[in-house]
Amino acid sequence: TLLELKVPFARTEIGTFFQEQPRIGNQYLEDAFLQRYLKTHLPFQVLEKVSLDLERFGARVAAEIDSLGRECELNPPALQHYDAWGRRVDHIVTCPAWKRMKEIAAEEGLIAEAYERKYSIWSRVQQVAKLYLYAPSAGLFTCPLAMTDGAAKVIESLGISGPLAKAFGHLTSRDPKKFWTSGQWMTERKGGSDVASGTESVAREQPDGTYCLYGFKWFTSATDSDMTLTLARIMDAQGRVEQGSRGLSLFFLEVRDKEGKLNGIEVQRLKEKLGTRQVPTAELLLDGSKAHRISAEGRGVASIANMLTITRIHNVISAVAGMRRMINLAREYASKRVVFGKLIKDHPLHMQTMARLEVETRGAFLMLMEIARLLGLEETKMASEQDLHLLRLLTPVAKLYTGKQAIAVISEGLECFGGQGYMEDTGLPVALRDAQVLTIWEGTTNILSLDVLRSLTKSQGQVLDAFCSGVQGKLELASSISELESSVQLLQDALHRLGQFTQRVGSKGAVAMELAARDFAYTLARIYTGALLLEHAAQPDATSTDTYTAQRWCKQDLCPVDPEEKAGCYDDKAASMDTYLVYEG
Ligand code: UCC
Ligand code: FAD
Repeated sequence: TLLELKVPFARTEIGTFFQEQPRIGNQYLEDAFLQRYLKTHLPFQVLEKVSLDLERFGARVAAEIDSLGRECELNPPALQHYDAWGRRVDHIVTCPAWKRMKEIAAEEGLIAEAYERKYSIWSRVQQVAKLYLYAPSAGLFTCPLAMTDGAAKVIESLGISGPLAKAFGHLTSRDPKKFWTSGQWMTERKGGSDVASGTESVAREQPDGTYCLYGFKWFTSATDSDMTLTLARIMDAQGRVEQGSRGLSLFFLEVRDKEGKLNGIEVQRLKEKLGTRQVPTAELLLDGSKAHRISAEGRGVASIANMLTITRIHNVISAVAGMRRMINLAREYASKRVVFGKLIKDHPLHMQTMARLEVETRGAFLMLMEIARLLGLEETKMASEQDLHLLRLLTPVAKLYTGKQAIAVISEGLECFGGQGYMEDTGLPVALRDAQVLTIWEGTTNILSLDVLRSLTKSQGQVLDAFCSGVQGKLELASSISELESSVQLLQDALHRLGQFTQRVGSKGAVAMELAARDFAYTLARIYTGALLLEHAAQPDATSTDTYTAQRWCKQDLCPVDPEEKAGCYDDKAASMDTYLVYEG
């Protein structure tokens, strides 16, 4: 009878099928491309040590760090303005997992290893590879680490002496009790891109040569940090300051004194953010904060540029690592989820979708490693003039390009999980929310496109020459391999069109170049990444997937900048029509 029939869903039964969830394994062992890169580039003795460490760390990420990162997301920081007795304390309360992240970062030497230089020119490659395994599990502790690395770099470049010697020791310590993190307080209400006009903070010199800072910092991330670097204008005895970039100097300050009291700082509020919720980002009033000037007067922007370089490289690490993690999870899922009678991985259209993501990610990965390699050369004084030019140029190019790639790849990656990709309790959507910031902080896409132009103008063409010969050098090996020939040709054509563009549009002046800046930066990114993929595919250890990746990359539009200016996108008329189009009605 109907009553005796066993139905799968009833008041006490919720069905028998439960989808197995995707899990992360050892991210080093699962990343054949990373392993191949290291094998190709690192000297054997270095490779042995580095790969052992990465394998051990890869296991620690999966077993310990990943769940701490998730806890940081679930227990975001809070601001306690007053203590129980009504005293203003402005205490930023962070969860135990966030504090544990700081200890782990020290134990693992995530900053220290870049400054110990145990592996000489390869120390940065090693550090970056480790951070790449770590970033998607780190609960955004990568944010304070990026700024810590940037601050250490600034101090090293200015000279490790005076109050900075103590700070440098803390920033690069492996001892969790000694390890400090740093902030980077640049943005004020009037401007985060236009720092030169936006900075209203002032500094008053004290009789002992230190300064007191007064101002309002509109975005300060990881505000629980121990110290910060920040910009302000020195006020003379008459209360006058110099406006513009040349009025800005760089200051170092400790956030709290020995008793733990804030150094003339009021925390106005914590920001309510789309993502990066694990990190406290505060608005701060500086009301007499004691600080040391660490740049020459008026050299604030130029001096903090070293920090920008490092934090922008960390941005690239997060972008590439975020893409890799999403793909790894999606491919794991595709081998568990059955639809239309077979695993998703057996549906060719799904595999095509994922292969496209894989090509983007491999290209971005090689760009990241190239920059790490160049930085390692620079820091051990082994860099040629060409290496230095390339490092200057490729840093903004990679930051702006991989930021955009990360959003697109991670968004598509979420779709690979169907509806589950949209569910917060899977822990997946956080990746997209956190990726969205990668194109905003540390310079927006347009600001970095203009920075690319700045690097060209400042070097009077040498940076562009370095780019072209860098690309040609990478193509040498690939040109003699028949399977890669047509891809090399496509890349050569793109390089030729880029040359035509710089001659034609470059001579039209600043407005045309400004309008072309984004397309131009994308062109540099696509051509250089193509060259890296071809170089990689031409190595003796390369596999058929390396060849296929390079071929796929080179089939896209490698030169989005319009060499003939046929569409007239970059002239004055286009500029006024763009405005008309946007504001019509
Ligand atoms: O967003 C932030 C923190 C977020 C949290 C941490 C994230 C960590 C990474 C992710 C991991 C998960 S902190 C705020 C970041 N803010 C920015 O990025 C500012 C964006 N705006 C710019 O980048 C602008 O281009 C400015 C502010 C740098 C432009 O300033 P000016 O004053 O208009 O620029 P000038 O006058 O052209 O440059 C002044 C000097 C020049 O040197 P000299 O005087 O010797 O000719 C420039 O060549 O600074 C030099 N300079 C540079 N040098 C400017 N930019 C650079 C550069 N990128 N590299 C080397
Ligand atoms: P604006 O400069 O007002 O830019 C608005 C738009 O105008 C952007 O699209 C920009 O690309 C465009 N634009 C501006 N100038 C030009 C131009 N010349 N040509 C073409 N387009 C242009 N800052 C810190 O100093 N420290 C921090 O710790 C910090 N943490 C942050 C954390 C988060 C989560 C976020 C979102 C931001 C953080 N920032 C921090 C601030 C960040 O660096 C700035 O928001 C960013 O640099 C942009 O500045 P802005 O917000 O003033 O935008």
